[in-house]
Amino acid sequence: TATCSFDVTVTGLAPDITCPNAITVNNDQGQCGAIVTYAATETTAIPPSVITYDINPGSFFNVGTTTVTATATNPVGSDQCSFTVTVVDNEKPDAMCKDITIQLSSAGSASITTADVDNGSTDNCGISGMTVSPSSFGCANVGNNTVTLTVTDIHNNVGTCTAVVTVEDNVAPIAICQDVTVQLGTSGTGTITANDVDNGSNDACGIASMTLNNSSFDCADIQSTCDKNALDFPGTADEVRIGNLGNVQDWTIEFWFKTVGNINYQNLFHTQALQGNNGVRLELSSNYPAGHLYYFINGGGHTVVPLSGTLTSGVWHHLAIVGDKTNNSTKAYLDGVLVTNDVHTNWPASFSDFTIARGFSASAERDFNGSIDEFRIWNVARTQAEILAAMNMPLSGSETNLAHYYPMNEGSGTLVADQAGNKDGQLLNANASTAWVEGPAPVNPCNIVTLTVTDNNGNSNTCTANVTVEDNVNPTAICQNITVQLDANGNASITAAQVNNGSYDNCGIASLAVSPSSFGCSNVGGNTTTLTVTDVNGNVNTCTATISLQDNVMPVALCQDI
Ligand SMILES: [Ca+2]
Ligand SMILES: [Ca+2]
Ligand SMILES: [Ca+2]
Ligand SMILES: [Ca+2]
Repeated sequence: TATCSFDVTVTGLAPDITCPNAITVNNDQGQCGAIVTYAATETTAIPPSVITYDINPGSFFNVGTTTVTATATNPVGSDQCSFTVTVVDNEKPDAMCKDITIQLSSAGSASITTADVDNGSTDNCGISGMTVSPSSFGCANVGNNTVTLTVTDIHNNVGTCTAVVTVEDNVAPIAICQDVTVQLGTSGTGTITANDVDNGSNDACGIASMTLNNSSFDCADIQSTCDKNALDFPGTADEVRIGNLGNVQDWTIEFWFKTVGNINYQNLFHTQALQGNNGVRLELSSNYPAGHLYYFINGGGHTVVPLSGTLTSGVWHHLAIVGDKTNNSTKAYLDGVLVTNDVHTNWPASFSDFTIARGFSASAERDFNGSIDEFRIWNVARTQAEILAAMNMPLSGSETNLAHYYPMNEGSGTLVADQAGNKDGQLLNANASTAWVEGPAPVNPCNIVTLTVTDNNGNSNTCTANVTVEDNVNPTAICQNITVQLDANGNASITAAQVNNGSYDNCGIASLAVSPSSFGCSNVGGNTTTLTVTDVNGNVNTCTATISLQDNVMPVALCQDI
């Protein structure tokens, strides 16, 4: 036998891989990407190939385009192909809105930002921007407005929601008043309107109405003098500085005041400004248990005298402090009622630096917050009867023992004039444009009307004005002619009442006078006389009457025998 051998080599076939076409899918709900599966194919390799991927099928692909490479391998060789996987974000943002309420400014406008109405809008991939429309509002928008919030994602998908924007006008009008003068008519009455008192009141959203609390006046409202103003102190370092009033013996300090709110550590006056407990100072305090008003007299171990009773905030009270050095006593009267009566022996020799509405010490000022009016300093210990008799009346300034008198009616500027002495006060550290307030203490106050201004959205504000009432209507003088007889002595006289035939005046007649009123023999016949009628407000009128003078007295015939 013979044999031979030979080699047979089987080389097989290398892979020839086929990739899928480019894949495009939308994002998975709520994801900025998607899970994508795919498969490349290879069918001809010998032996069969194994396919692998650089990114396995079923992987999560971010939004965008990703290239995937597939490789088929067998012992003969390998083959690769690539394809793209594109994930598209087609999910629009989840726009979330919330309703809001906004207020118009004093200029009548308001605007909102997206943040005001956004209630946590989200997007699967991210938000690039938000807009809201409309975003600006004015008076015409008061009420509910629907706005649209537009949310755009980073792939330009757009989501929207709507919110209700409630626009409110809570800005009260600015009420501006002016003083007015009303002339009474022939019936003795006069009226004013809101427009007379208005001096340019305004509101950004418009005024709906203006009303007056009192529009009718009559003769009883005529005032020759009246109190217009008080001084208002905000509780800061402002004061009325009067200065050195010299030596004092007995004294009475009285004034009207009105507190505001809490009244701890507030000095109404100090006779030695900022010199601690030297001199006399009056302090309002809630720091002591017995009451709310204390006065301190003359340094060292100071004297604290509690005044009984609690003050009413916002209400005028009258206070008189009496220093009776002659009799070693101090008294205080609140609203005319004696509330303290103490023995006192330690007296200040002078009021060396008098100030109103400020006191205690430079390092611990205790400034008054409230209003003060009708400040009077007497150089005598006034009695209760004297205090009661004058506290509600304005003074002339020439009253006996009245040393200094500050009616506080200037109404502007920094001068606080002394109407009794020569120590004018100066308003210091104050805003003179706000310190003078209308609505004085009840000391012959002027006719005051309140104008209420209401805007179109129901907000209101008020201001006050003084009303000067005048009677410029002359009386109506009506005369009648009369006949009078000379008396036996050849004289006759008449009264105004005889000639008056019902003269009248809108506010009343003060006096009647007739001239001439006396007649003699030479006047027999017709005479003209004038009746002068003066009304209660000083207006005058006249009329004339004819006085027919008769001599009806028989001559006395005297005979004598001859
Ligand atoms: Ca999106
Ligand atoms: Ca308004
Ligand atoms: Ca006054
Ligand atoms: Ca008159």
